[in-house]
Amino acid sequence: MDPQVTTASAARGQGLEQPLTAPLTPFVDALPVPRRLISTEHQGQLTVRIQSAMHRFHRDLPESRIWGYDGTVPGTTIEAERGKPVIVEWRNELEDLLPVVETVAPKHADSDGIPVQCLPGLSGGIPDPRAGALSGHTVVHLHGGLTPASYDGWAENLFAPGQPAVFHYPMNQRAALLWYHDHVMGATKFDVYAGLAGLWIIRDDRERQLGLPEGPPFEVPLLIQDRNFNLDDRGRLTGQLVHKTDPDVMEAFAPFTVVNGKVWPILEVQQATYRFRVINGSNARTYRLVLLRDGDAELERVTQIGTDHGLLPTPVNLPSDGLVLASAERADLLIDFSDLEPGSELMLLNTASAPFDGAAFPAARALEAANLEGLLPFPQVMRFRVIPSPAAARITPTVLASDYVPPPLEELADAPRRAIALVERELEGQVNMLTMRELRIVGNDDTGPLVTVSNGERITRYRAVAAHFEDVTTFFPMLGEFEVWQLINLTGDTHPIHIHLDPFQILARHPMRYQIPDGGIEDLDISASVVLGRDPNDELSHQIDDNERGLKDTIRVNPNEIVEIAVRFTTYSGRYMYHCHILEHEDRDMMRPFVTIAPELMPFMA
Ligand SMILES: [Cu+2]
Repeated sequence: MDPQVTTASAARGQGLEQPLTAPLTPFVDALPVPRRLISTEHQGQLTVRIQSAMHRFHRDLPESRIWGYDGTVPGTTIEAERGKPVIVEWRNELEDLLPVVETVAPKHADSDGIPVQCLPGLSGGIPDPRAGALSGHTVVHLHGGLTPASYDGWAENLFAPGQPAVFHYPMNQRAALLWYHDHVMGATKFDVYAGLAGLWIIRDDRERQLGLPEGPPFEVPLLIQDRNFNLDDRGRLTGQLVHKTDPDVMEAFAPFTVVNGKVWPILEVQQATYRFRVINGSNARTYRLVLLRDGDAELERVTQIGTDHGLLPTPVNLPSDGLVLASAERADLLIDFSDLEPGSELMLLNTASAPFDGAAFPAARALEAANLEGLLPFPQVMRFRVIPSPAAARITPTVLASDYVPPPLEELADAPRRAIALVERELEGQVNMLTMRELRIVGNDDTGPLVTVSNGERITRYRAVAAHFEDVTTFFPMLGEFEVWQLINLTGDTHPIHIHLDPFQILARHPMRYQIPDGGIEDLDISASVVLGRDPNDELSHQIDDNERGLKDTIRVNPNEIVEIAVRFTTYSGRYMYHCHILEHEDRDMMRPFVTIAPELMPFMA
């Protein structure tokens, strides 16, 4: 088959029209399901080999060199039981150099005005020799894991090729979809892009009581990522992974959507209800997923039952525009195909342009989502095709989780409060620097560079006391105590902020407007005036979606808003990290440490 077939013609059944010709035929590769490793079948003792290997991302692509857990993309899915510890020997067998070509294209758009990140190849960029020289130093973080600090994957404690690493995971936590991935300081964006990501599912009795599908065929994980590939001198795709940025956009937004390691795959489904464990594992791209049949959005066919840390209290409908998932966010979905004729086809589509800033896009217009300026040349994600099958009962749980409630307001009234400003600093001739400025309240006599937050008559004055990862640690939360963290977004983009260790709950999204004077952003200091209340020109809703009212470990902080969360660290004392989960931000330098401390040790802290 001619690989140059256009996406428009291949998707005609869906009425999808594209401004660009897709260089790969969509919906020809079957959706792969990653190999499962059931921990209890191995007495909780697992070995995962971190290997260089070859992987085919699409039928019409040559094989790509990758780094993968057990040599696969995605890695093996590890399945654990709540309360049964898992010990993993992470065996680093990476023997070759980074299998990703890193480049900064010299211009944002090509001579036809097409942004280069919508196109394959290097777009005139040269391969960065420093990235090409990266050897296989790695460290594994289990995202969402309640893990002792020694095994949490501190970004500076790396395992060299050949060096043993045995990590203990207690698994004293509720059922949820987690994922494990590389977390190397400054190079996570390359290592995850190279393939170092895998899923990790925790099971428990509550989910089994509800009769939710477990394992194939009716439970299917969907790891969604974007990837780009190089071109040879005749303009043909080579399969070589390319991480490309440009002078205007510091994040890599790749044109091809990959699900479980295949570009635009297809899944044959029976006439039944399926459970999809969806996770955005992209470096930077946010997706807003819409399910279409015959060109029409059918969001009511989808019920969300879980989020980052497992089941929601009750099932919820998707937001009316579609399911938004920023990097590292998860959704546990039930999709009902039981009423559909064999041969019916549905398409999952992404309507979020990039970089994502929270802007709305109606689901009814999903077919018009292709947007070159928004670095979204090909909105399609995957296709479902219904096949004949025995009639299956529909699953309709009405009550899900009963083991948590919103944090009690009286406990929060006296809780320690921490304020963090998200700040982008433009640098001449260099990639911008993003930081999380930890703020400390100062008195009226402090005349230095200040962040003031005005809420009506009340003005709180802050001073930045830490910005970069290596600055002094200022957060020492006490185990067992609720804290309220405020994330103040002083940038134009949405940042998914991830806190390691325990999950948290969102309390509020406060609309606000702010001003930063010229020269107000220095290396550590920042001057800004923040005023609570919506700017008249602000079109974002700033609402909390129903699917965000669960236990989260990653929360989107949109422009012009302050997100307030309640977090309580419970079990483990130690040094952990919190960071933006846009990997290009995390690597430059949107990550900070915090240290959890048992209360009885607090009096001895100097
Ligand atoms: Cu960010």
